[in-house]
Amino acid sequence: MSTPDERLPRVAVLTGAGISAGSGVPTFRGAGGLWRQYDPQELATPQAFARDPKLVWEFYDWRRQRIATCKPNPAHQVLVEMECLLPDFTLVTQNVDGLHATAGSRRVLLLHGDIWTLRCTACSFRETNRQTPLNPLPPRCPACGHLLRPDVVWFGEALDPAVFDAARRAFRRADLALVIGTSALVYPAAELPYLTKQAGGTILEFNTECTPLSAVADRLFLGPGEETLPPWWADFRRHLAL
Ligand code: BV8
Ligand code: ZN
Repeated sequence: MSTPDERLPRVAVLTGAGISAGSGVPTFRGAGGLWRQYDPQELATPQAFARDPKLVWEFYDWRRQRIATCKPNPAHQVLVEMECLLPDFTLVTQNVDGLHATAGSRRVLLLHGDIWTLRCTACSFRETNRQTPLNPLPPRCPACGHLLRPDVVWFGEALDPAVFDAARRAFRRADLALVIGTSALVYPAAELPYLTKQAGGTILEFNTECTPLSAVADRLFLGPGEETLPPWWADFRRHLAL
């Protein structure tokens, strides 16, 4: 008689901006771009911040104000239930919107940081707040007076090695990888599901379009994640007798 843990699959999940699209959070590369005439990739860089910290902060403050009105959707809720019922479950997100935590996910690996946390560019000061709008812009450190920056990973910046190593370990040992709402273009995050495949696991992709990952995914559930994930999870739970 196997113990429950052995019977249940080890699951790793990677989410991207698409899982929050159903909540009204604009995606990074979706239609209509994200903000004014700017390509977010041009603003989410240390160079842009050095050149024009006020403009970059207007971009992040605008996103904070947008996200503040958004609620988690059924796709976020499925991942909360999976965390409760599966003993070996790891949620990894590229999103900085905080919606997984708001939905009730307790352990989330934030690969690209958190838009609600500000950190000082010169000292160890950091603060998480839901203040919108921020005033003044750009915000300055109350401890040393230097500029504060969003605690996110910009293009050209390294991910936190401890966070990324934990994510790699989870995908390497996973029997099942769910990849939800990501264009699978941004590295090193995009490499994670391939680790599951290389180790003999299964990849299920949930997206409204094909991505470079679709060629190696075992199945692509085409459609909005908030519509495709709940029925899949209902079937999977029944199959696992959970
Ligand atoms: C690094 C935080 C090295 C900020 C983000 C060439 C030139 C320069 C750099 C590179 C290069 N080639 C490779 C690189 C490296 C670069 C990279 O990968 N660039 C890509 C674009 C080519 N990566 C980096 O720079 C990383 N760092 O490599 O450092 C290093 C090492 C050591 C020491 C020093 C340096 C850092 C990457 C992190 C960048 N920061 N975000 C912020 O958010 O403001 S990444 C940004 O893109 C967002 O976080 C987002 O999460 C991420 C990925 O995008 P997605 O989440 O996939 O969102 P997207 O809009 O693209 O797609 C949405 C998807 O959802 C679509 O597929 C759509 O079809 C789908 N969808 C829509 N609606 C729904 C849906 N799906 C389901 N349901 C729906 N309803
Ligand atoms: Zn400071």
